[in-house]
Formats: sequence, C-alpha cells, structure tokens
Amino acid sequence: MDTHINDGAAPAAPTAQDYKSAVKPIWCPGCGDYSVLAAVTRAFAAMGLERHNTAVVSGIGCSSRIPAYTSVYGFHGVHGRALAAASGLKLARPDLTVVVFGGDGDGFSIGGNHFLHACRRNIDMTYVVMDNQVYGMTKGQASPTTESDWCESKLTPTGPGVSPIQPVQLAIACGANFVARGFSGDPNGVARLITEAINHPGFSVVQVLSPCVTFRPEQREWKSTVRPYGREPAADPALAMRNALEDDGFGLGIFLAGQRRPYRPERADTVSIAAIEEEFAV
Ligand SMILES: Cc1ncc(C[n+]2csc(CCOP(=O)(O)OP(=O)(O)O)c2C)c(N)n1
Ligand code: SF4
Repeated sequence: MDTHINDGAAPAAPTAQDYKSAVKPIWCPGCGDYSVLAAVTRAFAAMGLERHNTAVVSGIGCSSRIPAYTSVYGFHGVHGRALAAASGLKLARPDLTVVVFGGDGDGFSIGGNHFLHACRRNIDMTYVVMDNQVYGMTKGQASPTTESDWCESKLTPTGPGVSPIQPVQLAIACGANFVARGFSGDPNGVARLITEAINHPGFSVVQVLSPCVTFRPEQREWKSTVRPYGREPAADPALAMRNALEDDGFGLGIFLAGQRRPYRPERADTVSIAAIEEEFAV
C-alpha cells in the first residue's frame, strides 16, 4: 500500500476507506449498491491489495458506476462488454487482480453471450453481478432475472411472461470455477464472498442480491427472505448444480469451489507491446 506510513518504517494496514475515491456516489438513498461498494472496499482492505496492481472493470448501469467510486484502477466501459474488456486486460496483465462489476441487465441481457464464454474460458478474475431484477438506470424495465409475472413496467404491463435466468445455475452450467450468492444487506458476508472469489483460481461469479428501492421497492423485504442455503461448497459442478436447483434463489453462500485449471495462454506472458505493434504495423 502506498499510503499509511505510520512512523516512517512499517506501513499500517489499509482500511476500506483507502479504496474509496473522492467521488460521492449518486445512487438513490437506500439503493443496495452502497453496501456492495462497502463490501468490495472491505474485501480489498482485508486482502491488503495494492491499488496500483488492482483494476475494476464495469459496463453501464447504476451498478456499473463502481469504478468511479473506488481508488484502484478502473474502466467504465460500454453496456454488456465489461467481461470482454476485463478478459483482455487480465490476459495482457496476468499480474493484476481484476474484478468486474455490473447489473443483471448488463451481464445477462446485452452481455449474456460474453458471460457464458467468460465462464467457459475460466480466466482468473472475479465477476460481481449486482442483481436487482430490473434495469435501474433506464427507469425500471424488466431484465433477464425479472419474475415472469412482474407487471410494474409499462413495457410489460402483464409481466415479461418468460422464466427468469437463474445466475447461479447458469454460471455453474457454463463452467465458472467459483459460484456464490450474497445479499447487499450483509456487507460483511459479501466482503467474505468477494475475498474468497478473488483468492479462488479461475473465473469466479458472485451474484449479489442488491435491491433497487426506486423501481422495485418490494425488494426491501429481501432482508427477511434471504438465509444461508446451508450446504458446504461443492467441488463437483454436478453436486453444485443439484444444490442450486434445489434452492429458491434466495439461499446465500458458496455453491461451487471447483478445480478447473484457469485459462492462461503462454503467449500473453511472452509477447511484447513492440512485437504487437510490429505485427499489426501500427
Ligand atoms: C448499447 C446500449 N444499449 C442500451 C443502453 C441503455 N442502458 C443503459 S443501462 C441499461 C440497463 C441497466 O440495467 P442493469 O445492467 O440491470 O443495471 P442497473 O442499472 O439495474 O444497476 C440499459 C439498457 C446502453 N447504455 N447501451
Ligand atoms: S434506480 Fe435503483 S439501482 Fe439505480 S440507483 Fe436508484 S435504487 Fe439503485
């Protein structure tokens, strides 16, 4: 850590505050995303991550504002392309800790194709999906995780009418190596999950149920719906999937801590920027 020099000799332990930027979040009062920001900065502090060796990457959405609010390197990209940008970054700089943030719309609608290939590819990075089952930033349309009978959007007055995606099941099915679910109302629990996800090799997915109090005010009740799903993390994806299928979408904990080898092409370590420029005649 480059701050916190106490007596000129030993650096003091970093705090969550060290990982927050000076930019004040503009989320609605009560939005679950505040707690996710608290959780991720606590996780970074607990791990003592070096800010210059850490990068957060996002797409577009309320949840995707996280890079502006952290003091590590950040990239606020385009809608649905966070995982593509993060994959390139991690392959070019495998020494960095790369954590990706976004919403359910960003990740499973416009970014759905990238999500399944990121799981399949298993690059060593962490994806935190802040799932509020709605498009918050564009004022409350149904997303891929919205219940089929949610009738509050003018675009879908009788409900979307199709079954929602189950992110935990999808991540396991597509090959993610670590899959967990947390709740923003428990920031310490989310911080622990993010820490474990970063420490686990390969592609880690953490679905964080994070209420949109403006367009889904009923999600305030999630605090009495969530509970630990109550089983040990499975190393076997088949067992993890069975546990996920038996869960109702509100069980919290680690479903899968798998053993797949992360994807890491040899070439990414050896090729130089000069060689790339020469190859492409830049
Ligand atoms: C290519 C493109 N299409 C559509 C949009 C409009 N748009 C911005 S954010 C968003 C959805 C955000 O929902 P979600 O990812 O669930 O994040 P939240 O705002 O709920 O955190 C959409 C459709 C856009 N910015 N770019
Ligand atoms: S619209 Fe919803 S998701 Fe966006 S900041 Fe407000 S409460 Fe949060």
